[in-house]
Amino acid sequence: MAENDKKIVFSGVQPSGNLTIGNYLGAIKNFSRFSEEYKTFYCVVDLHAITVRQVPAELRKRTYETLALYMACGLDPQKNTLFVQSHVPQHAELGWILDCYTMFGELSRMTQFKDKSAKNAQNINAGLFTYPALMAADILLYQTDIVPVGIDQKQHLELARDVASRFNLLYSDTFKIPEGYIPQDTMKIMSLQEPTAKMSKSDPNENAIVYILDSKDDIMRKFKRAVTDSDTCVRYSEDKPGVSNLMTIYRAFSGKSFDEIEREFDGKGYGDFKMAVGEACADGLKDVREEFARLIADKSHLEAVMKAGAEEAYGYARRTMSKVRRKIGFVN
Ligand code: AQP
Repeated sequence: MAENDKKIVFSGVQPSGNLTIGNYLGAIKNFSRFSEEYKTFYCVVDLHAITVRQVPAELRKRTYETLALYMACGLDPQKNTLFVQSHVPQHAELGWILDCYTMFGELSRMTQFKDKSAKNAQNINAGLFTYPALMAADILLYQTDIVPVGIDQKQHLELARDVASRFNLLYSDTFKIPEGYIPQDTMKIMSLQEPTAKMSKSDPNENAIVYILDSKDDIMRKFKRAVTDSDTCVRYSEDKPGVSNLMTIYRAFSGKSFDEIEREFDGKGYGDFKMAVGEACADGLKDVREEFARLIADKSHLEAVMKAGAEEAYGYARRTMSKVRRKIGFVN
């Protein structure tokens, strides 16, 4: 298919911490399935990351690492546009414009804002509040058809669709209305210590999170300590959130169904089950870890990838922005 006829996919990950198996299973692992048939833009969203205070040297390091992880997870820069959000200034420009088409009431209803402001009571800044308008800009700049994300981003995606429709209604068709792609089997990986809460890279409890780059020893230790319940039966059920979460992770890495998993551990204790989950997870991430180690050692290659990606993204973003500026009435 000609490059121009391809549908467009956009997604991003914040370089706000070491990436978790939630980021991997809910988002990044699915990105490469679009590489052949779609025009794909995968962004390291550093502008979003500063809505929570970051240590500058850490932010810089994690920006490189997130890009290297994209590649280690199978995203070939020849087939996917990989870039850093702040390298394409139209994200901030359209973000501001869409702020003016997004309602205070809409932003006030966003659960991520409520959660993050509860966690960062010392720094409830305006950027944290308007985060979804910037996310809408990220998506709409590329005339995106499909946005692969975990279910926690569904509310933001719906807001992006609403803002796009509002703008289109006011000024005639300007933005494509995007659809989400939410993987049904891994849409929300939960904390290993508090299995009713999402696994988040910024969780201060390290035992709650498995990082993509954790060593096998760390992975095994974390699964060994994972919270289950007072029962002994490996069964998928709403009233067994810890065990169900471990089964979801095991299914994703082993390819086994829930029925097969239940049969495999019938009559065995949670100890054996947790070890099997740890083994499957460590094995599933081994190649990613090795590839990451190779890629992160070559900073100049990563810089060349981000530069080429930004140039490509800039061309697309500029086209949308000139349309937006004209429709709003800005003088060129
Ligand atoms: N636990 C999860 N299960 C499934 N998907 C998840 N995602 C994040 N956590 C899970 C998906 O990963 C993508 C990138 O997320 P992000 O870095 O942009 O921000 P986030 O959703 O806020 O992720 P974190 O890990 O919770 O980061 P912090 O702690 O910095 O806020 C998104 O597609 C997300 O759905």
